[in-house]
Amino acid sequence: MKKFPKDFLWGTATSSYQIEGAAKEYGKGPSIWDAFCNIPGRVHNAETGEIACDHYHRYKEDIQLMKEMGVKAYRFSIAWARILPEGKGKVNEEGIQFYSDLIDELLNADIVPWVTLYHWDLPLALQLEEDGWLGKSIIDSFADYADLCFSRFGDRVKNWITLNEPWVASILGYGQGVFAPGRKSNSEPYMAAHNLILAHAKAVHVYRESYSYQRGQIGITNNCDWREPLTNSQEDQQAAERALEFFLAWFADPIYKGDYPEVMKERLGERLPVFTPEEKKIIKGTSDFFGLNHYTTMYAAQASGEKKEISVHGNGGISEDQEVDLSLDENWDVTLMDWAVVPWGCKKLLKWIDERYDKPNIYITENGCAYSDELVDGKVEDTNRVNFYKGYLEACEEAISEGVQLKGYFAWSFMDNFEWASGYEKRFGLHYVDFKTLKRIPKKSALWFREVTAANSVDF
Ligand code: PNW
Repeated sequence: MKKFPKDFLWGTATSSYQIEGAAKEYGKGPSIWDAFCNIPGRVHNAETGEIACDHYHRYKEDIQLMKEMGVKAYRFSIAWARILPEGKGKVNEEGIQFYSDLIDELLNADIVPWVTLYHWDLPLALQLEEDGWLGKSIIDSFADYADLCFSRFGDRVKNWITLNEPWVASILGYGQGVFAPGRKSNSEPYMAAHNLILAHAKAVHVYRESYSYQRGQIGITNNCDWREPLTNSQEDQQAAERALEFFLAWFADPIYKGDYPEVMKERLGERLPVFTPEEKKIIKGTSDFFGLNHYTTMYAAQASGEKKEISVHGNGGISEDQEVDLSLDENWDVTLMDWAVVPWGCKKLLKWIDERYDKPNIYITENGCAYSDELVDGKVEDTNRVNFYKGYLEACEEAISEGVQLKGYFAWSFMDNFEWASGYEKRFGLHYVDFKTLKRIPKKSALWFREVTAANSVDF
């Protein structure tokens, strides 16, 4: 039985497009995900987020379920196009009211809101008219949107996350083209990432300069898998380190150290945009905490040179930039996403972050697993998910006891939802959603999570 620190923050997470529905209602403008879902072949079974979990109409019931789970915090995202239908300019007050009511309902339930400003649902107008994250004007548009959120919600919201997983937005959205806006390129990911970082930094400056009286904290959430050297050869060890630098340090180094990792500059040459000395200063120090989404682990080896198939969890179609071959151990269990369950990888990653970024306060803002859960006699016996959480929480506890400043953990996800290009088949939720009736049913894992939050400990 392992106790967690007394103020450890237990939470659960979702994102707007994956759960809200009401995609064309109440004044919301279209986002790049509304558009992407309508292109044939892009999303499993041609599914969309048009209705999703209908959270827009059922948020009160959802908050009640969260309360029953005993979570102290709830991480959700704001749909930019719901409050600014064209991405900028005219404000949709109905959208503001929705989030305002949601926040009030959470506070009434004693649940602390953690709000993500951007979880990939860019207003379509900004994509079509300003080239999305490839255009420079997005930096000011994002800062203005953030300003609007701080001014309307900041009296009650004290925990802000600017961007969710800029790596995914860049690599899957602009490299592999499997996520909106569906572009395939080996240079655009680096340009998009550059503007994402600058937009993040600008929003943080707006918050610190105009809203410090609100006394909140603001940061960014990056995602990273662990990369374990395939062998203990020096080459493979370097390959694993390089893979982590291309994955996480790409975003975290500018924010914690002021610039991209050397290895990326060396290997990418002109494809990697350059920060001016002024920009470096503006970016450095713009995260009050280290937000981390972590799902899996792969082996990394020096590339053999043979052309390999690119997996979604691979290098993102730009593997030649890294010269790393990724693989799985045949003994590892995998989830429905084909992501391997390797708790010790989580611990190693936490320690890597702790060392490289000088002991930041870390919040795991997502961790979880997809399985093909089935409802049998009104119950979902997702023992595999309980075991997943046990394993990863044990790894977290070990990291904490070895000095890592891990302050909180948000389970992904509160309920089954629209899993992007994979549609509704991949169920990540602690609550089962029957997508025909939209009824929510706590899975065994939700009941288990309740015991964990109540005891502040896990029985490993
Ligand atoms: C994250 N990858 O997405 C997102 O933040 C969530 O919205 C999503 O539902 C969850 O993880 C599960 O997928 C990711 O390919 C998507 O490495 C893809 C990757 C990583 C994270």
